[in-house]
Amino acid sequence: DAVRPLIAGNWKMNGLKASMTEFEAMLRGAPDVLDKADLLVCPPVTLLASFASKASSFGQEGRHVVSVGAQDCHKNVSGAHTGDIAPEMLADAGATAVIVGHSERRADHGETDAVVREKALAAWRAGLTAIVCIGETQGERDAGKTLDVCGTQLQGSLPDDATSGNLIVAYEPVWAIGTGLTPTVQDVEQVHKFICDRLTERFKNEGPSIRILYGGSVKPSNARELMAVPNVNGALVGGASLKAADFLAIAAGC
Ligand code: G2H
Repeated sequence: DAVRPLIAGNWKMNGLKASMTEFEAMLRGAPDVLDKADLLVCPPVTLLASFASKASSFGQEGRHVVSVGAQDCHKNVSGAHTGDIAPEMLADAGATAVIVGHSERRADHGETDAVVREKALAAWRAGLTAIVCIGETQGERDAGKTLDVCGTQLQGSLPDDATSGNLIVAYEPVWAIGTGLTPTVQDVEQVHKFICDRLTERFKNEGPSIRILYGGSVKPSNARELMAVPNVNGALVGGASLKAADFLAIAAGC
């Protein structure tokens, strides 16, 4: 694979000021794994600015060793949207990327493909890379609908004019999230090949260079096997991204 892998940590609703210690450990360890993969950490928005400014102070030749991202954004620039955060605000706080359409957002906040698409467009407007998540539920998988569901989500959630710079796709089977269960490598290979083909059909030359991350119970013990699957260009890691040692070990497995 010519595409450089990315290991992205999704901290979800975890992390307090004291978590800076763990993030600093990631920054210190990052140079040892940067030959394998790029690193991104998406902390809760309360920690975004402090993490981004800490990451700047560890930068090498003006480049962060660990980039910082957010977990969601609103589609508007500003306005009467209590509790929401505009992508421009995330960029202002130091984010370079934002996750949109995570299955927990889709389930907890009723986010549809159309909403996810608008958020991805809003992320681009602010200069952020959109990490768009898709994936089937257990029921959909049991019914043999995995590729149908992923195809529909891709079609509806991705804006036109995606490039390898502004879009990352994360395939996260919903039943594998936080459960310790992972699909077989054959299953992962089949879905990632399907996604890569769809991206190439739609975005032509850009398609093959758009990163496709696998997410769902990635940990140091299964990372090497999963990252070796064709068309897997890194991982979106939840639970195992909270500890520097685990996060860096996953990157080392690329
Ligand atoms: C999937 C993943 C991170 P975990 O949601 O996005 O979480 O690695 O805890 O399964």
